[in-house]
Amino acid sequence: MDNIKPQTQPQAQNLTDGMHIVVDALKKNDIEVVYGVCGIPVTDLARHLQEEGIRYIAFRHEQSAGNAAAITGFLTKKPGICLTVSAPGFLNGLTALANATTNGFPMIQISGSSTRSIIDLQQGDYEELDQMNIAKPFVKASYRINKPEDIAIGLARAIRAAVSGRPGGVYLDLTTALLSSIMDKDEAAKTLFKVEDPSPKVIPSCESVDKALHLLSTAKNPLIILGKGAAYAQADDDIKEFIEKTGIPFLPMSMAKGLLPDDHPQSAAAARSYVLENADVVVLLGARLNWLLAHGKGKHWNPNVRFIQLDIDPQEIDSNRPIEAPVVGDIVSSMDLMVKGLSKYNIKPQPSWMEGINQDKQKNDAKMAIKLNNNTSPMNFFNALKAVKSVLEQNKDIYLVNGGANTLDDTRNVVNIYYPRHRLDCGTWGVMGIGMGFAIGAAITTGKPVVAIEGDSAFGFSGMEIETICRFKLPITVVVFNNGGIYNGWHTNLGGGPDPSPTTLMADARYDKLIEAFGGTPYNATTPEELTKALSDGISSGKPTLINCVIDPKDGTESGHISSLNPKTILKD
Ligand code: ADP
Ligand code: TZD
Ligand code: MG
Repeated sequence: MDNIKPQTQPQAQNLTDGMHIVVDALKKNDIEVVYGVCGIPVTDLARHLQEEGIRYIAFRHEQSAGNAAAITGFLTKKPGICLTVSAPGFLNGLTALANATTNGFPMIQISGSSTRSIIDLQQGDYEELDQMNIAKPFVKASYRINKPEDIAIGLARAIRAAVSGRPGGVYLDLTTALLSSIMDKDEAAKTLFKVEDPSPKVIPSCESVDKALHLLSTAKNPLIILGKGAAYAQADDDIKEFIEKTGIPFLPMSMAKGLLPDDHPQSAAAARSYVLENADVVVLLGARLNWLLAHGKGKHWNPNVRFIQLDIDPQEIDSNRPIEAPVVGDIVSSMDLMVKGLSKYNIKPQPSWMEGINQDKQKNDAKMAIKLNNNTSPMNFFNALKAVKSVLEQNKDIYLVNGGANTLDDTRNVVNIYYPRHRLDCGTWGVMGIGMGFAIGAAITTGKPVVAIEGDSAFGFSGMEIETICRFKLPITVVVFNNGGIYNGWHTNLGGGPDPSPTTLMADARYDKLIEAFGGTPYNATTPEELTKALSDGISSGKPTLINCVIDPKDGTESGHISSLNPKTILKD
């Protein structure tokens, strides 16, 4: 079976077909990896990708393949590619594509689709679905290619839509008829081209930069909020220079952690509430005023705060609050001008601002130290995270993937990140299921070791990809924080029946046994010492590892740090 030849091999030397042209067009645009799940009508396409030297990473579920593609996009500023089969495969990938759009990750989902004439008359084709139209609300653009001579142009449109402006998801539909269509090889070669400058600079006006710097010079308590747009832009040096030259404290949103190291003296992460309540001018640097920042209003914010916002998307400005000084441009260009303009302005936070922040940080750090040092048996989130933190301090260049509720929120607060784009998580939607896809995408893209800290529920959404991790022998260590449930494992069935409660999972489950089935390394950690050893051994082995980390089922708050978003019910404890 191994030597099976793709059936679509063109018969004559001077002919090619749709599949080969797709592969050639991807190669021409330096696409190095495609993530997907095979089946009709894209199986041979995947074989041809491998034949032509593009890595094809075969997954167990399209959503994880899509998540791998999305995170590749975030890490590289090039569209990550996910390949799916028609209808159900397409829909399985669509959640990842929508998540990419929501988070601003450039990604293209390429899907095979069945016969247009049958779909359009709803005559019941194999895997019939009007995919291109269904994708539209979830993406920046949705295209279908119908003719082989349009493949290169179709891909170019998809690439441009994915990476220009605010990046996002793009859907590209390839019909069965297109994939098997025949074309003269020389004519096909003439259609191929590499997209020129797919993500053109967006240079902000000098006036907008001056206005922003002027407003900042009037501030006593300025604050810079770093968002994942800033992390994505890769303007790392200019951002660091701006922050250090001005002495303004910064607050990183979760995927912007590491843009400057978390132990930087100007980090206000441990004084989050204090800085939001007291900042008088806030610079939003590739960050949106969405729910994660309480929409910029309410009790969390200083009512008199004034905003500067640097964003590539003009429609983002004034989305929730009036923005006094918008700087619309790409962050590389904007930060270049902001740094250059610094010499014209006297920007200096008042000394009491940083002093107040430091006092608040010390107070919160002391509270945190008590939680981290409080040993319990079984482990709780914090003493387990103390072990994780100590190991990751020895492995500062690790890529950290993180999903769950308490597992997400507590890990974000405890574990420091030291390098840009090294923390990859549930992002804007708070979506479960990114875990294994992000871990695989990060390992494939960077070639570096990855640690995934996953709640037991979060892990379950993509757990079968453990086989993919083992098959590709990836240096990924997965730690399952097993507290026996969604948020915790102590609830009972309110009806008194024998069924477990809606949030209960199996607290005595041995997730480590899963990886044994595929030849990876299992650990069961019941103490911080065992966890420390398992995690450091897993990382240094460079081999697929899964640690079942036993956490007290009584530990864990409903919805982690966002309990207040739950609708009120009289049934609550
Ligand atoms: P966070 O959740 O970290 O606050 P968001 O995803 O909410 O981040 O916001 C990121 C913002 O960054 C988006 O509004 C997006 O338009 C913007 N952005 C993304 N890439 C760039 C870029 N290269 N230059 C400028 N802004 C960008
Ligand atoms: N489905 C999807 C796709 N996304 C979601 N966010 C949810 C369901 C709801 N949900 C959360 O918001 S967190 C979570 C779910 C199911 C899992 C929390 O349990 P966990 O983490 O075991 O992963 P903790 O540490 O027990 O809190
Ligand atoms: Mg849990």
